[in-house]
This record gives sequence, structure tokens and C-alpha cells, in this order.
Amino acid sequence: MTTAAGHPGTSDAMARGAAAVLRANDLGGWTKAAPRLYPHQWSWDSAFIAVGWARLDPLRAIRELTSLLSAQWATGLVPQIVFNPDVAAGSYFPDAERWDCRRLTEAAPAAVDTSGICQPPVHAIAALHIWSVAQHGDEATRTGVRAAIHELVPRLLAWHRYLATARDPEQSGLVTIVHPWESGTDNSPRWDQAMETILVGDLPPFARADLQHVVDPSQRPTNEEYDRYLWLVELLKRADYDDALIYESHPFLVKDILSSAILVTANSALLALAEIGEADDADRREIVEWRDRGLRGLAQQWDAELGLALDWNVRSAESIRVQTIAGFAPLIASDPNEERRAAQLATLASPAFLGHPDLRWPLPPSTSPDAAGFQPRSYWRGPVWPVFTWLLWWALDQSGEADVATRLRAAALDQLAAVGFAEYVEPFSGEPLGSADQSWTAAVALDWLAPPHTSP
Ligand code: 2M8
Repeated sequence: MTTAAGHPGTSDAMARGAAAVLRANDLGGWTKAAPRLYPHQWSWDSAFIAVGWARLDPLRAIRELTSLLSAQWATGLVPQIVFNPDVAAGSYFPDAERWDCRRLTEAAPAAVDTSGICQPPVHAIAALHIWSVAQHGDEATRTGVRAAIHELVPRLLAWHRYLATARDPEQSGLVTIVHPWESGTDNSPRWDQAMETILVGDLPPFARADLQHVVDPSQRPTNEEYDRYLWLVELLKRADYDDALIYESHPFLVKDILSSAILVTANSALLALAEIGEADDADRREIVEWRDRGLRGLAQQWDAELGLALDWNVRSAESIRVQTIAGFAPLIASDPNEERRAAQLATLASPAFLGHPDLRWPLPPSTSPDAAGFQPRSYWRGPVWPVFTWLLWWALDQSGEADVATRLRAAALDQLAAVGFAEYVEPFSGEPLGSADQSWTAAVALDWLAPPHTSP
């Protein structure tokens, strides 16, 4: 498969190719997640995309976040999708009409159409990253980024507060998701058990748009999975997207360990941003409370035998014991506990992940080949996602695991040189899968290629 940007062999060519992908997907102030498969603005994509833009233009990078956050709901929710009003009908499903948020709730913004769910809170991490990169720029860049951060901090605070309250009424420190799409790892086998219990009711008819854009439908979720996804959307609509009502009645309520870990790290980043944005002391104390509660929540979900942290099914009151990359939550959260850190590093290096003998590159498959639900070509059930490799690399680098981080980056760049800016990659054959010219893949390539080859 050849990408529009070509197969970048050298670092310079790769950086040029990655920049070309971002520019081609740039719609002025925001970037579509992929040229055809994802023609709208996605929440966590935008945060990773901003990390890449930072290496080209920090002011453009911060605009990506400002644009996304301008679609924030009155509740504090940052929507999974901000719809592009200019795309042709039928380009993506479910579309704005199907979500119908503006009609169903006053919490949705009046000026734009959004979906009614959220995604992992990577945004504060991205904003801090942009700030760090901007320190190497000129005065105008620094001033512009600082001004934008001033405006973003209250919005990010509202976003994290929403996750720490409406999405954690138990005060467990863990974020509840109400749809697999909220996890970002949509069809991960960690959701199988919870999804199997969902009985699809009277579902209004729909036509999938995603299958038009991949060569092989086995790379995408199945029709059965889509029926359940759409049924959950119907149930959220019946509750008028009211979080308290959803909590009472919704059949899919899961504490997502990955979103929870990202929130811990994002709270550390928000603390630094609060300093730059001159937030008051009470806000800062609140952020510290959220972060510490998050770390305690992650520790509760630690499985010493697997060396992974596990999701928690709120409805059935049980841990979800599946080996996926989400289990590296303590590493992603920079959990200071030494025992867990050592165990996580051992699991990462083991044949269940990077040490698997058949891997094309030593990069983490989204699901361990040892797990029952592993499928090497199917989306979040096995393929390697360069964007997730970046998140793991970044977390390892931040927390002083320089050797592992360096090896991960080198393997990731080898992979990208061979596959271009693919959305995801078959772990054994190295075949690029999903969309070509995926924005977040290009973005993380730009960050990896930027000197001095570490995070700023
Ligand atoms: C994928 O999810 C969307 C729904 O949100 C889809 O399959 O249509 C996921 O990989 C998700 O994490 C990502 O944000 C989105 C856009 O890249 O695509």
C-alpha cells in the first residue's frame, strides 16, 4: 500500500511526508482525523495532532485545542466528535443528525454539532507539550501560546472536573465510560463481555459509511458490534444525554483504566498549566486531589499476576481480566510505586507483548497475542497503533525509563519508514491497515523526529 505522502525512507523525507499529511488534512484551525474515513474533528486525535503541529508551528498547534474546546458542553464534557458541516451527507456514520444532541439537551453547544459522548482526556498533556516546544520559539510565539493557555485552563479544569464528578460519582478515582467509543479503543476485547450482555432493541435503520473506506471489512468492527454501538447511542438519546439518568439505567458502565491513567497524567500537566494560566490556589488543590485519587484508583485495579491494571465493569461489579495495552495504565500515569513499575516493565518485555517471537517489530500490539480475543488484523483487537506507541514512549521517557523509551522510538521509526502514516499495523507481517495518511500517526512521527529526540 502506498500512502499519498509516499513511503518515507530517511528522517528528513519522513518529516516532510508527515508535515504534508497534516497540511493536507488541515481545515484551518482544526485537522480531520483522516482524509476520507474520518472527515470530522475527533477529540483525542486532535490532542495528538496538536503534539505534531507543535513541531511545525506552536500557534497552529494550540489553535487545534482551542477549536476543539470551543465545542465543550455546559457540563464540561469535551465531545468525541465535532462535526464538519461541509462534508457530504453519508460520509460518516453516525452523523450529527443521528446523535441529535442540540435538540435533546441544552448542555450541547448551540453553534456546532457534536456527538454526545467523550474520549480520553489527552488535551492538557498536549497543551503542556506545546508550551514546552514554544519555549524554543520566538517571543511572539511564546506570548501567543501563553495567552491561549490562559483561555484554555478554565475549560480544561471544567473538563477534568466533569470526569472527576459526573463520570466518577463513586469517587473511585476511575473514569466511567458509557460507550466503547469513549475508550478510543473501540472494539478492544476488554469490552466483549460487557457488550455481549446488551440486547439490541428497536434500532432505527442505518448504513455504515466506514466500510467504503477500507479494502477489507475484517479490519473494522463487525456489523454485530455496530448494532450494539448504535443501540447504546439510542439509549443515551432516550436519557437526553443526562449523566445522572444514564448512570441509573445504562447497560454499559465501565471504569476505563486507560482513560483513568491518562487523566492522572493530564492532571499533572494541568497543574503546570494552572501555574502558567495563573489559576487560583483552590483550583490547584482540586487538581492535586483528582490526581492522587486517580493514582489510588489505579492501584486498586492492579493485577499482580498479569502485571497489568484492569478495567472494572460497574454493572457486573467485576474486573475485566484481558491483557491489552490499556493494562499499562500505571506506566502511563507515572505511578511512583516501584514494585508495580518493575512488574509493568517485565510484562512489557515479556512474550505477551514486546518479547513475542513473531512480532515484525518490537512494538506493543493493542491486544496481547496471548489473549483469547486477539485478532491481528482487526482494529483494536491486535494491530499495533503508532499513536499508542507514542503515548507509551512518552510516558516511559518522562519517567526516566530512557533505555526502553529509546528502543521503542527506534522500532517505531523503523515501522513508520516501512508502512507510511497508516492508522494501524498488522503486528506480525507489518502490513499497514485502516486509513492511510492518518493525522495522528503523522503527528507522532513529527514529534519523534524533532531534535533532540526526546520529549521537550
Ligand atoms: C476510531 O473510532 C471511530 C469512532 O470514534 C470510528 O471507528 O469510527 C478509533 O480509533 C478512535 O480512537 C479514533 O479517535 C477515531 C478517529 O481516528 O477512530
